Amino acid sequence: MKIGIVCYPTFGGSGVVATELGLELSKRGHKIHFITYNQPVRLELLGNNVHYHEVNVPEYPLFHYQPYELALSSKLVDMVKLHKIEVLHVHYAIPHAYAAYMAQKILMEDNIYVPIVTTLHGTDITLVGSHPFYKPAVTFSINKSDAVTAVSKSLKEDTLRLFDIKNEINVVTNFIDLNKFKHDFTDCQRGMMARDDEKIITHISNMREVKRIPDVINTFYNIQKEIPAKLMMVGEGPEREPAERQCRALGISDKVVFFGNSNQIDRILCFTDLFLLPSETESFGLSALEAMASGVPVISSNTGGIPEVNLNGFSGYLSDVGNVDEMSKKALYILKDESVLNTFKNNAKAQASKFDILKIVPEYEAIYEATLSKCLKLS
Ligand code: GMT
Repeated sequence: MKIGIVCYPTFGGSGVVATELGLELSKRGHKIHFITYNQPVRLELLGNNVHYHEVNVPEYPLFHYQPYELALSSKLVDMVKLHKIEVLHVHYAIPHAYAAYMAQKILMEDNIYVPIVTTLHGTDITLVGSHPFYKPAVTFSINKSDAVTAVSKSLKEDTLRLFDIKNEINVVTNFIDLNKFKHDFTDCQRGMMARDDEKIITHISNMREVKRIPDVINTFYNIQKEIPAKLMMVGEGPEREPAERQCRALGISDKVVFFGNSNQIDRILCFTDLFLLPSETESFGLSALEAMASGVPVISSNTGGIPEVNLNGFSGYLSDVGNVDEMSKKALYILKDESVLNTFKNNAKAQASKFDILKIVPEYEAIYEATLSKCLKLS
C-alpha cells in the first residue's frame, strides 16, 4: 500500500508514534510518505520505501498568521497525485484531519478518492481540541474521517464525552519496538552519571505544565533524603527553568542533571532504576512505556490512559494526581530493596511486551485495508 503519514515532527508522543509506525510499515513492504514541515526527529533512515516531503509555508508579511493548513492541504493534493498515495493517515486532529479533509475534497474534483484515517493522541482532544475556538472544526474533521482511532480506551471515552461524534472510534494502543530497547551496547556507562550506591531516577517529557514537573522534583527530593540518588531530567519546555530554580532552592542541584532533548533515550533508560510520570492528564504515556520496555518500573499518576499502561503493584505504582507523599513512599518501597526492585524491573518488561509493535501495527494495516475496500465499494 502507498500510505501518506502526516504528523508533528517534533519531540512529542504523537510524532514518535507516527514515525515508528511508518518505519515498521515500510519494513512490511508498504511505501511510506511522511508529509510535514520538518523531518521527524526519530526518522533517521530514509530508504527505498520511506520518503519525506516538506511542507513549506512562504512568509508573507501581510499575514499575521501564516496559513499552514492551506499549504499542507495543497502539498497533500500534490503528493497524492504524484505518488499515487492510497491512504492518508493523519496523526493529531488539529489541523491535520482538517487539512486532509480539504485535500480529499480537492482531489475529488479530479475523481480521486483518498480515504483519511485520523489518529487522536490526547492533547488534540483533552487540552486543545475541546476549546470552544476549535471544537466545531475538530468535531467536523473527526466525523468526516473515513476511520478514526484513539490511542487508549480512556481517550476514546474522553472524545465521546467532549465532542458530538457520529463516527466509530477504534482503540489502537500505542506500541513499542522492543528490539530498540534490547541494548546492543553491553555497558550502560552508569558510572558516568552516578556512584555505585546511588539509584538513578529519570523523567522524560516536553516539560509543559500538564507534566507537573514540580511533583517530579518534590518526589525526588523526598527520595534523596532517604537513599543516595540522582535525577535525570530529559526534554525541553517552559517548565524546565522553573524546575532548575526549584532544585537550587531545595539545595539538590548537584544531584539533578538536565539533559535537554535527547535522541539517546535508550541509553539513558539503560542506566535508570525508576521512572516518574506524575502528569495531570495523559492519554497514554508513551514515555512510561519506553521506560518499561527498558525494564524500568514507573511511579505515575492514575489519570487518563496511564492505568492501561502501568499496572499498579506490578510494573510500578499509581497515585492520585498531586499525591507526592504517596508517590515518594512507593518509590522508596521499590528502590530500598534490591529484590523488590528486580521483581518490578522484570514485571515492567513483561508488561511492555503486551504493546509490541509487531502486535499493534497489523491492527493499523487492517484498518487501512477495511477503509480502502469500504471506499472502493462506495465508489
Ligand atoms: O504529552 C505530550 O506532551 C505530547 C502529546 C503529543 O501530542 O504528542 O502526547 C500525547 O500523545 C502521546 C502519543 O499518543 C501520548 O503518549 C501522550 O499521553 C499524550 N499526551 C497527553 O495526553 C497529555
